[in-house]
Amino acid sequence: MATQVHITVGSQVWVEDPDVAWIDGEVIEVNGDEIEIKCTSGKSVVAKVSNVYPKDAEASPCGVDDMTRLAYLHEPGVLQNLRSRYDMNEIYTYVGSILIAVNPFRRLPHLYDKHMMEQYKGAALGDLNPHPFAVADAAYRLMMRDRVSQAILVSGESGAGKTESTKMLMRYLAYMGGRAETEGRTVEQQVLESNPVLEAFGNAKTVRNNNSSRFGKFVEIQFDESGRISGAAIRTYLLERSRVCQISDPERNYHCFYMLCAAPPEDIERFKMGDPRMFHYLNQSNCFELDDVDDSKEYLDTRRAMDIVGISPDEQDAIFRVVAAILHLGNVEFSEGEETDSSVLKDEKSQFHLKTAAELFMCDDKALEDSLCKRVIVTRGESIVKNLNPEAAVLSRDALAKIVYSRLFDWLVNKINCSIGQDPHSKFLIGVLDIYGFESFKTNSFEQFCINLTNEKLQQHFNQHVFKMEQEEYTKEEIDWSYIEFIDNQDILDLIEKKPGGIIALLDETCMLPRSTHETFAQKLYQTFKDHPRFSKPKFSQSGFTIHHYAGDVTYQTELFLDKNKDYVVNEHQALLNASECHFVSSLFPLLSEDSSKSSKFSSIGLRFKQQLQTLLETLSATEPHYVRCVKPNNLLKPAIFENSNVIQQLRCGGVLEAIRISCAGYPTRRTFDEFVDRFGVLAPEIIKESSDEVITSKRILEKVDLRGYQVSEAKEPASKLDAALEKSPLLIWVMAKIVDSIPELYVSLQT
Ligand code: AOV
Ligand code: MG
Repeated sequence: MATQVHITVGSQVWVEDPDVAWIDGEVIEVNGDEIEIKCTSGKSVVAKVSNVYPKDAEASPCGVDDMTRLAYLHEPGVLQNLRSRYDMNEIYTYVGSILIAVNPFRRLPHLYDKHMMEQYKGAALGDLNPHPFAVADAAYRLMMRDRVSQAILVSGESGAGKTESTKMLMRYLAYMGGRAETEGRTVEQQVLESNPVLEAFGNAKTVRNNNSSRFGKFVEIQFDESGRISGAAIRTYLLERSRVCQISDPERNYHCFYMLCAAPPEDIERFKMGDPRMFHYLNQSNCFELDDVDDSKEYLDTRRAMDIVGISPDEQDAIFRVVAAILHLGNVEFSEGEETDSSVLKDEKSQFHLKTAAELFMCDDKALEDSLCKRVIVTRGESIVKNLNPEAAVLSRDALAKIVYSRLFDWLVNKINCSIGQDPHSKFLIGVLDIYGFESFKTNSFEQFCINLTNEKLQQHFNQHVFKMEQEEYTKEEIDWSYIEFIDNQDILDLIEKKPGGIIALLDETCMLPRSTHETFAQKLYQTFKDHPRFSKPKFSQSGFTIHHYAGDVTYQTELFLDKNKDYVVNEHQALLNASECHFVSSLFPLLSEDSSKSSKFSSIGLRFKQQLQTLLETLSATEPHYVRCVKPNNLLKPAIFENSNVIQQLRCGGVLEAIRISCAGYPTRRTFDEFVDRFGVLAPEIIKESSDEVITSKRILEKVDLRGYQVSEAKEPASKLDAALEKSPLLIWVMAKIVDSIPELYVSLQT
């Protein structure tokens, strides 16, 4: 993004700094393309001209609420602006129509109350402070005006505030599309109450977020002709299953487990619960309680929310019985049996937990034990019973726990969708997407791979959209503009999902071959992609691979890729739970047709995920998108701490800097005529005196200072469709190419 700047001694500039990303200072010497800067921190540094950005000395200490209005649209300017706003609790800022939300890590209730919603209703985007309500309002009004579906895409890294922002957007849409004063369970109420239900079963404390969503979510709110909510559909993506059986300190398992442990005494007794510390699936970590969260209250709240979304008390009991059964199942341990490579229940305690689990599942305890310790293998029409050794029995136990939990979660989503109801006559909808952001950890497995694929897809969608909008705007303003270079990540998408030959296809092939291992998978990748510019083999690894994602390099460990990609239910587990006397449990495991029950049949999670994403993107491409980019200002999850480098990295990953880059490649600075005259009139006071017409005055100032590379908009219409919809006054935007950099007088006037 480096631009040629006009730097003289005395100029205020930004220069890169290893600690705080960017630091400001004053130029004290210019020596060819090297300059010396005295930084405000006191130290002096020497830097290349191309690494230095001009600082807008006139910038308001409060910042601007739309960053496209910054005199200089560059990284340090953007950062400084967000930071000074954050310091004043102004957590929302626009970049054009993109809303940036910096997590305050403190409750700001006044920002979201009913009164606030009333204010935003019908206000033009930009008239009030930036806010998710304003984005939702714009989406709603565009939908009503153009009769076109809308989508609001919320993204950001874990803990950045996506789920909170999504809830705000949904609340506003429910407010706009709701039926005031209606009694009982309204559609909009059900839509809102689906959040606590899904959070209870799909969220958990992680190191990054005490309430981390472990699934992706797309909520489609349907509207009728008159703009009232008439139905809704919730789609979820890839719940993290491994968490059910495996957690590491100081994380927690899914919230519902702890809630149940804190249920009222009669429920504790009914569900045979106890202290969370006694359950293996929970006590692998030392964290049982959360600050500011009362699990017993959460239990009651969840039950109440379940009432509202239409889950009957009987169904609720069955659900919690299954949750309890999973915990007891986790406490079943095995030891070597008499025959070699066989296993038996380890001790009385294990027998007790097995019996309890069977009671709760309402299935036969002997059958449960067999399904954990034995496998039936069918060869040439003959079936042989094979014993499992204790390690294999533990894996079998965990597989059962995971499949039950994931079926339970899917059941919840489906139930909520049925009970809210879909409106078959709905003409248009507003979709809200709350999905995991880009992830790069020390060890990255199949989940990160899928998550990052999602982000590549959304990034492509975002780039195309920003690019298109930019171009539309130029066309509207009758500005000549040809944009040639445009970074596209199609090559990464091909690498991952091309059929045949992409990584997912190779993974599926490997999964279907007998005797293949993660090593053979890795070798296949190395061979196939050795010359792919987006792929590399890490130096010291025999089974890892690195993808050069748009947001940075991520190295994936293939160890569990094969396992995690295979979606199958062990036949014994299927048969066991299908035979449960509890209708709810058996309905989670419906009988399979002869064909699909063959154990060799493999279904690929990767492939299904890819198809789900495809469908999502097709839905999105039929909508007018709006973007909310959430930013996490620090990793301590504490208020009032703003870490520059951290934030820059997120703006990069979220494509915010890319969007800025795209707009910088054209005419980055836009001024209305009166703004221009206000600011640059000093360059030609005599012209101001002569004419009161701002258009004429602006043009004459430009002629006088002999500026090049600018264009004056001749359009008489509002700049964009959005502005028009929001009844903004005609903007008569003034478009200039890097204006302040190209004329010394202007530059100097900005510095003084
Ligand atoms: P996420 O959805 O982006 O993470 P959340 O929306 O759960 O993140 O936000 C994390 C936490 O930050 C919340 O639990 C709140 O404590 C706080 N927070 C976020 N936004 C606000 C706000 N506007 N006002 C007050 N507090 C806020 V993840 O689901 O982990 O990717 O997977
Ligand atoms: Mg979330």
